[in-house]
Amino acid sequence: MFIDIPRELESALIDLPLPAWKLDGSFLAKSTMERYQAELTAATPRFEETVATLRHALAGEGAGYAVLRLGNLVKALGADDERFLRLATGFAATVGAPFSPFPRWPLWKDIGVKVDKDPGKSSGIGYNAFHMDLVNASRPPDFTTLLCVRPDSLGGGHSILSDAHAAVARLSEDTRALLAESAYHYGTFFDLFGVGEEYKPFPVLDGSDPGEGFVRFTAKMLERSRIRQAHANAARELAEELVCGQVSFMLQAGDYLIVNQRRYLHGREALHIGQETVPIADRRLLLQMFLRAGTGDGSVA
Ligand SMILES: O=C(O)CCC(=O)C(=O)O
Ligand SMILES: [Fe+2]
Repeated sequence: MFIDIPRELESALIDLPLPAWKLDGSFLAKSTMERYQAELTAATPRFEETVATLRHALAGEGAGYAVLRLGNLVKALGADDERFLRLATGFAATVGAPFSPFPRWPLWKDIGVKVDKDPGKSSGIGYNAFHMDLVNASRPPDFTTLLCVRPDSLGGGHSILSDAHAAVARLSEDTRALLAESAYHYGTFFDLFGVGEEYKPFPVLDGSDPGEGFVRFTAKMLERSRIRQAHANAARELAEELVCGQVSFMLQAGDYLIVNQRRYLHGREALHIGQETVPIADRRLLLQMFLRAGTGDGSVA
C-alpha cells in the first residue's frame, strides 16, 4: 500500500513546471486536470506505471488505500511550495476529480494542531476514532486524501485504517440488521458543495455490494449523537471490529495518503502528550483534499 516513486520519475517531476490550477466552482477545472495529466504523462513513461499501481492499490481486490511517497519531492521543493502542491494535485487528479466541499476553504484544507479544540475531532490532539469524511452527506466524497507536510515531532499521531466491509462481515446477522436501519445521525450540515443533501437519519449499511456502497460510519457518533441503545450497541460492535482489523503507520513529510471511502475507514491515534510545548510552526500539519470518482454517481438510491 506504500508506493515509492521511481527515481527517474522523481527527477522528471522536480523539474516539471506545472501551471497554477484553476477552479470551476468547487471543482478543479477540467482544463487543469487535462493539462496536468498531459504534462505528467509526457514527463516520463514511468508516470503511467506509478498511476496504474496507485489505481490498483485503491480499487483492486481487497484494496482501498495507498500512501504515495513524495518525500524526495518535498526535500527538493519544500512541502508548502506551490510546485509541490501542483504535483500532488496532478497525482490526485488521476484518481478522481479534486474538489472542496467547503466553499470558504481552498482546495487543500489545513489540518493543523489545536490544543484547545475537541480532542477527538479534526485538528484536535486526541484519538480521532474510525470514520468516513462527510458521513452525513447523501454523496460523500469517493476519496479522502491527506498530504503530510509535517508529522508530530513528538512521535504520536499514527494514521489508522481499517477495511470496512471486512469488519462488517465479521459481525452477526442481527448486528448487521440493526446497522441497516435508518437510525443513525451525526454532526451538522450546512453550506456544502458537491456532496448532495444532508442525510439524517442514515443507515450504516445500505445493502449494496462491497466496494460499491459506503459503510456509512463514524465511531464519533457513539459519544456525540443520541442513538437508541440497540443501534448504539451494534455501532459499538462495528467500531471494535474496525479496531481489531486496523493497520497503523506514521505519515512522514511528503507522504500522500489516499483512502477509497467506499472500502476503508480512517482515523488517527492521539498525538503525543506535550503538544502545547511545540511551537505552532513546528506542529503536525496535514493538507486535506477530496476526490469525486469519475464513474458511479455515489448517490443514495
Ligand atoms: O489527522 C489525521 O491524521 C486525520 C484527520 C481526519 O481524518 C479528518 O480531519 O477528517
Ligand atoms: Fe477524516
